[in-house]
Amino acid sequence: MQKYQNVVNGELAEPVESHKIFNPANGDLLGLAPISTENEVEQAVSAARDAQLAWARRSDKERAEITARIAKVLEENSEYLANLITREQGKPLSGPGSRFEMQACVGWTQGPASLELTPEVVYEDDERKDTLHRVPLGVVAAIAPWNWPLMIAIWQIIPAIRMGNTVVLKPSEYTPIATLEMVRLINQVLPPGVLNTITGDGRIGSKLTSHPDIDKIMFTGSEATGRRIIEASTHNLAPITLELGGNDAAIVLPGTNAGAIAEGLFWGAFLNMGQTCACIKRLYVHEDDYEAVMSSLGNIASQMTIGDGTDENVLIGPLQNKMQYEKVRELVADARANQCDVREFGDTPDKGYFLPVTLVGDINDGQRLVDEEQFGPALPIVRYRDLNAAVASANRLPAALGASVWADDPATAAETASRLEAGTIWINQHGAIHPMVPFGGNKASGYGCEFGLEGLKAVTQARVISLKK
Ligand code: TXE
Repeated sequence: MQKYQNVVNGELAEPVESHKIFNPANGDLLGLAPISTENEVEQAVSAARDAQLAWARRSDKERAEITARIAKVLEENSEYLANLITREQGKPLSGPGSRFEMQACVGWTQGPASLELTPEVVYEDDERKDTLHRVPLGVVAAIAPWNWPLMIAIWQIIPAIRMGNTVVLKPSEYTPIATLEMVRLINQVLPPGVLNTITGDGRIGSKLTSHPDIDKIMFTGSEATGRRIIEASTHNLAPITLELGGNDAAIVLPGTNAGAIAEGLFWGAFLNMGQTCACIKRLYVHEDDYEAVMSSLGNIASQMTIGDGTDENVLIGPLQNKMQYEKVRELVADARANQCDVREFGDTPDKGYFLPVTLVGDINDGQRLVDEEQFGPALPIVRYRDLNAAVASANRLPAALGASVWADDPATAAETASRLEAGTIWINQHGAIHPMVPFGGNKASGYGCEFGLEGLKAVTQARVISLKK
């Protein structure tokens, strides 16, 4: 059986303990993933610490070149890694699945490689000149989730490395294997110690985030864990980038052509079987357009093939793990018990964590499927009569990662967009993130920005050189 290993100080570490990783599509054993000991956390942090100064002293140009080489490594190995992602995480190879995830890994590596944070003269007069420099923070702890395991790890590690930090990455205990393989490959072009991994669950994660030698924490995951990480950071005062998922609302303005927007709405909600932080998780539709939107979405849903994502025809895979599978089933059962209109599409295989594509109508604010983050393929569609009430509905929950407005006329949509509370408000698209465009949550969806120049700033600290003339 294939055994996967952590990388510490540029070398593969022989695991003391391991656990089995299974394919969520069929229950097949995929391989053994290591579980780090506390001592191994120490080793990884100290390898990162030892490597950091020399890495930071390299020229900015050199780090940009090495980052560009990482993009090449990802590109060359993308088919191998995409196959591993599909077998470990579940998302299909085809469509917006694991090949798409690998393209994103390449794009989000090329982005930071092409950007530069130049020193900024913030004040100058006859007597003084003050220049703000952006210097690395030191050792970054990166804690990644299981939904887009490689892409989100790349979001965390690449800006950090690009700016002269070193990293200890902990993938989710549900999806460590493909990430460990990616890190092993990336290490071929990095000096030892710049990018290290540890593995295990939250107990090992908290050893890392509370470690006194950590200078920055990058976290994507649940709100509850986010709060624990804030507490852990009292041990090291590390600044944190927190991306805590969302419960994104989409509003379809009255009179919008349902057929024209249906595909965008569908993938906005069902990307990665809904297991995406910025997916549409609540859809608000004017009562006059409700049936048209329902049936347009139903038409698309009925064309989806659900199954093992290694089959090129499959566009909808299993949920990643039992916890998530049970959670979505429970929320749909609650909607059914409350007489909602539950419409299910697609044949699901007998084995694996498969759920049908599910549209849930006749549902209202206050019901669990609307108010709780389902993180799965069940979309509640809420009717509204008054647009102001729909805006109030969209803004009423603490989660505020993304939102979207859909309309035939984007100018009309812009006015509604300006009243929505979220880190990003999309118009006629949803979840359309880009390596050059800052992304982050408002309210309970977290704080700090990723991507673009803002993302690079977030893994640096300001240092002012103040000159007396
Ligand atoms: O998340 P956790 P889980 C949401 C989604 C899902 C729920 C729970 O609704 O149903 O969160 O998922 C590590 N110190 N999202 O349990 O626990 C953990 O090992 C340090 C939305 O998987 O937040 C993993 O690596 N680390 C989200 C990572 O945190 C700790 C993506 C995320 O796990 C830790 C995933 C601790 N005390 C789930 N406890 C999004 N924003 O997209 C756990 N971890």
